[in-house]
Parts: sequence; C-alpha cells; structure tokens
Amino acid sequence: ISSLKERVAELIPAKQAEIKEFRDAHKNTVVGSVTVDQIYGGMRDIRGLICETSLLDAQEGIRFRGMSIPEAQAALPKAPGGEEPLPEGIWWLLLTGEVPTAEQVKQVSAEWAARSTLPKHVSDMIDSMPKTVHPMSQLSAAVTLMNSDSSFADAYNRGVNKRELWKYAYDDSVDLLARLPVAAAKIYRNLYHDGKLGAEVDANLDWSANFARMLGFNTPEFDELMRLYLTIHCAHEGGNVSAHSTHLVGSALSDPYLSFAAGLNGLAGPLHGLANQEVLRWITALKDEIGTYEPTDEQLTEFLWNTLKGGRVVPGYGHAVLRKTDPRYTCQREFALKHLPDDPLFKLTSQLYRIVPDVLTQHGKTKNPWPNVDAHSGVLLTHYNLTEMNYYTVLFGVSRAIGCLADLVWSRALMFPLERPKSETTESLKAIVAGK
Ligand code: NMX
Ligand code: MLT
Repeated sequence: ISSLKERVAELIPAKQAEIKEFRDAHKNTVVGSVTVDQIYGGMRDIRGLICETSLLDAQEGIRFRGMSIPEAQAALPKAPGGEEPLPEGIWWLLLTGEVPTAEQVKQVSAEWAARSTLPKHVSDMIDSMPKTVHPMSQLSAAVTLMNSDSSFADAYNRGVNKRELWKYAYDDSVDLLARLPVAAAKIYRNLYHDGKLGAEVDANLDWSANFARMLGFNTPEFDELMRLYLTIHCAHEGGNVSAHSTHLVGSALSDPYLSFAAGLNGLAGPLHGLANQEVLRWITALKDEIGTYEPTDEQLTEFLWNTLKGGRVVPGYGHAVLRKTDPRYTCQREFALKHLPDDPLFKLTSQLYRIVPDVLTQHGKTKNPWPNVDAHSGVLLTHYNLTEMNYYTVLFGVSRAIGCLADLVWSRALMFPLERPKSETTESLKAIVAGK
C-alpha cells in the first residue's frame, strides 16, 4: 500500500548516482588517520561507517536528516490535541529526509496497526518464558523468532536480484515495527500483570497510544510521553552499539529481524541502553542508603564519590561522542518542567544535574561530565507509574528499531558490501609501528 515505500523507491536512483560519482572522484582521498591509541580505545572518532539517516555533533547533539531535536519536535505532525511529535513521522523523515504531512503519518499509523499481529509461535514463546528471563532477552528472542516469515530471507532464497532486496528489507521492517510494541507489551503484561494485554491494537490510534493501551496505560499525558520517548530514542548516528550491530549483521544479508535482534542485544548492555534501568537502580540504592529521595547536597556528593571509589560508573552521565548535555536529556527535562515540576524524583534529577558534573570533573576521568538521555527517562516513566525499571530498556529498544531499520533499508538500497574491518594482534601492530 505504502506511499512511503514508493517515495523511497523514487529517491534511491539519485542517491546511488550521487555516491557513485563521489566515490569515483575521491576514491583515494584520505579523510582521517588511525592511532594505536584509537585501535585499543574502542575506535573513538575513527571514520569508518556510512549512516545517511542521522548525524551526531559532539556539541550540538543528534540531527535527524539535518534536524535537531527541537526542530523535529516543532516540525513533525502531532496527534490531535497533542504537542509531541509522532514517531511515525520520524520514520518517514529518516527514510526520506522529508517532513511528512499529517495525512502521510496517519497512513503509517494505519499500516502499522494493520500489520501488528504477532505470529502464533512468537506469542507462544513469549508466554512460555520464565519470569527470571530479563525483558530485553525476551524481546530479542521474540524478534529473532519473527524471522520465520521474513520476506527478505525468502526473496534471497528465491534468488531475487540484489538491486531489489531493499524492498523486502522495507517490508520486514514495517512488519517488525508494527509487531514490536505488541511483543513488548506482552512481555510487560506477563512479567508484571495478569498476562493479558491492556487492550487490542486499535486501527484509529497512533503507534504510541496503542502501545500505551496495550501496556495498560490510558491517559493523554502518558501517551504524550510515549510519543516523545519513542521519537527521541530512535537514532544516534551509525556508530553506537545498537545501530552499529544492526548495520554489521545486516551487511551479511541477515534479514532485518536477525539484524535488529543483534542491535537489541547490544542495547541491553549497561554502558549503552541498559543505563536507562541503571539510573533508576542507582537512585533507588541512594534512597535505600540515605532513607529519602531528598538528600542534602553533601549526602548526594558522598554517595557519588562512593560509587566512583568503588570502581563503578555514575549511570546516565558521560558519553562516547557528546561533550555537552544531551539535547535528549534537555527535552525530557522540559517535558518534566511542563508536566511534573513538583515530582520528588524530578527534583532529585535536577539536583544531580547541579552536582554530578562537578564531581565527575574533580574525579578527572570522564571526557564528558554531562548527562545523557538515560539520566532522565526513568524518572518520567516512574511519575506515570511505569515503575518496573528492568523494563525501561525495552522501550528504548522499541524506539531504536525506527533508526536501525531506516538505516538498514538504505544500506540495502545502496547495496553496501559485507562489513569486515581488519584486526591486528599486539605483535602485528608492533611490527607495523616498527615499519616491518
Ligand atoms: N562515571 C564514572 N566514570 C566515567 C563515567 C561515568 N559516568 N563516564 C566515563 N567514565 C570513565 C570511563 O569509565 C573511563 O574510565 P577508565 O579510563 O578507567 O576506563 C574514563 O572515564 C574515560 O571515559 P570516556 O572516554 O569519557 O568515556 P567512554 O567513551 O569510554 O564511555 C560511556 C562512554 C557512556 C560508556 C561512559 O561515559 C559511561 O560509562 N557512562 C555511564 C553509563 C551510561 O550512562 N551509559 C549510557 C550512554 C548513552 N546510551 O544510552 O547509550
Ligand atoms: C545512543 O543513543 O546510541 C547512545 O547515546 C550511545 C551512543 O551514541 O554512542
């Protein structure tokens, strides 16, 4: 049905031609160098990937197809009566570089609602999961299992021409985005409630409102939070662990389900998306130790130093690329100032914002003492009674699918090859340095 798919099809030839011309003209132009320190140091700042859908600036933060978060918030269509952007709109923006109309976004919502049925074996598998399995492991397993009806894998097996494979990556991506909230809500309801979805998918509701209903939430403010949350967590250029894992696995022509499951497994790490949960765990530990959510500055500072002296990180602070406060933190702070200015956890979050950067600066290790996206999200969710912190990264995963899959569709459209960088041993590297 999708006019979005048609629009992507229209855009592909010009982009392919642009890249061909650029590559031919600059085949051997050097755009960077690599030091020994970077090789051991997690490849920071090494340019080695193309991701057309978003770009991160260390000072300004993320831009989605050139749009900052405030710009995207202002430009993207909203739900009737709503003020936050609909994540369906950022899917359109990431895929095309164009701001969709309200009507186009409605079409995406309707298509996702229509394609949301979980295959029975996926639903049965989620229901059979022991409660001890972390929600992120459940989500990743569910996504992996969905590949049984991958149209991409089927097309590859049928010998479809490589130039056409993106179309099947697109179809799988839409199915995956449509089903993901259902799988995620099922996991939530099984783990923390009676195992029944809060509601069935309603063809007249947007993706976020449907997700909220399935989780069991039914207030306009929570819908708005979901719309904002699912929009801002979607993409952070190509080098972060979840985007890069998806991109890498996709380059082996693994289908979108297998590729994004790899991304989810990376997102489940505490230095990446699990920080979402870790921030609330850390705040809870603080409260347990001090006995209140209203510590004095001195108590807070001492607790911070104990964390650092214990060889642990302060979750929600620092970043591999950003060197300023994450604009995703700032827009969540603005949401809190608007909707929950007197919430005790929000006040604590603000107190942390005042104190942590100085402590981390004195500690002298982190290159960026400022908060990232994860420092704020759990506090907002808790305010609306989504208190099960182990679940928070699942929400991050649902959003991140938008960015990872948009990148995957374009990677297949541009027929990027198998990704396979060169590794060295310390011995071979020493030989290189010695000029042998
Ligand atoms: N608390 C304590 N130490 C820190 C922190 C922090 N928040 N951030 C960085 N450091 C340390 C880091 O562990 C490293 O120590 P060492 O030399 O002993 O290995 C040193 O400072 C230098 O690290 P950086 O170069 O500043 O940061 P890097 O790029 O290596 O790591 C993070 C980036 C995000 C992994 C790191 O800042 C961190 O662990 N933050 C806390 C976890 C977190 O909030 N992660 C979420 C990131 C966003 N997301 O959703 O993915
Ligand atoms: C992300 O959203 O992916 C994180 O901020 C981590 C990163 O960009 O490296």
